[in-house]
Amino acid sequence: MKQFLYPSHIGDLKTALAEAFEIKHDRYKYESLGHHKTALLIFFNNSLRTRLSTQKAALNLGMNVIVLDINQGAWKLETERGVVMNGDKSEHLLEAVPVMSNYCDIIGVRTFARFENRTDDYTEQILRQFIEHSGKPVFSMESATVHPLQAFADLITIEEHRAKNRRPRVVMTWAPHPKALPQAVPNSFAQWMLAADVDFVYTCPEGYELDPQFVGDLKPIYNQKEALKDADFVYAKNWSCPGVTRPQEYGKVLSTDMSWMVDKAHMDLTNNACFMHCLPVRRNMIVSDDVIESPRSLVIAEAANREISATVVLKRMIETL
Ligand code: AN0
Ligand code: CP
Repeated sequence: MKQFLYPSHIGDLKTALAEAFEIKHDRYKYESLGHHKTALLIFFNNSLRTRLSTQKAALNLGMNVIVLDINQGAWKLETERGVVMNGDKSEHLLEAVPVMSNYCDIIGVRTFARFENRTDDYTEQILRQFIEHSGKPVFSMESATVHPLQAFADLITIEEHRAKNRRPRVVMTWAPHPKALPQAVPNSFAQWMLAADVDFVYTCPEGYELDPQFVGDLKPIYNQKEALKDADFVYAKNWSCPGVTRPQEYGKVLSTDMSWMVDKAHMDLTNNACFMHCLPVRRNMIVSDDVIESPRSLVIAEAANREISATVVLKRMIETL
């Protein structure tokens, strides 16, 4: 596997899930595979889970790991070609990427949407430069439009908790948040769920419709309570305006309607659903204390499965070096 952004990059999801459970059962099964191979994990943005779980995954495979926080100790990087670099940025990505690639075999990049230019974000401008100029396999650790390691971990978690005798109904709901957040998590979750063996719908206020690149022709259900009916899994997430139906408002907060927060009354509408969120989560904005603390909450299990999804992805990448 040379790049990892979309479910298509990992191929058949049943096979990927089987590999995930094999690794979960014995996470050191491939501990010699990564001997003398180095993973470089580059962070342009903050992280707790991705940082730790991806390092752990690399260690499971016997790899060496280097972690770089671009904004803490490295030179500030210019990412636009053609600019006169007379500002605060000392180095261009076009030199930095080939330099960094000398020191590693596989590169992971975290680079959030910047909300300055929708086209730049939706063409994955930064991640693409790593893919084009590093000559190494590159995986997204949440980039401008996708968070595939999270979606894969969420799929593993759903597979572990679903009733085996029927397709689960998975409902992703928008929930309020004070700041503008990326669409990467909902884009990937929707894309992976639509590729998986589940029934998937999503619900959001008007203006928050996701890009057809990720949801095809699936339209949201605007009535949240209606959407939650019979849900087996409720996946909460805030995202900012994707700019599909309202291009001028791309990356903006359109609603702070607290009636969308997932609380017990919302969960009572479901089929005794499990609650999911990728974390970090703002309590009593996105979800009430009692729901996130309930025995039906899977948030810690999802985070634990990040080690497993990252181990599968790094393994696949080592195998094609
Ligand atoms: C990020 C987001 O919503 O994309 C990371 C989630 C994994 N969340 C925040 O910035 C709070
Ligand atoms: N869920 C997730 O990716 O968390 P971090 O931002 O802490 O890595």
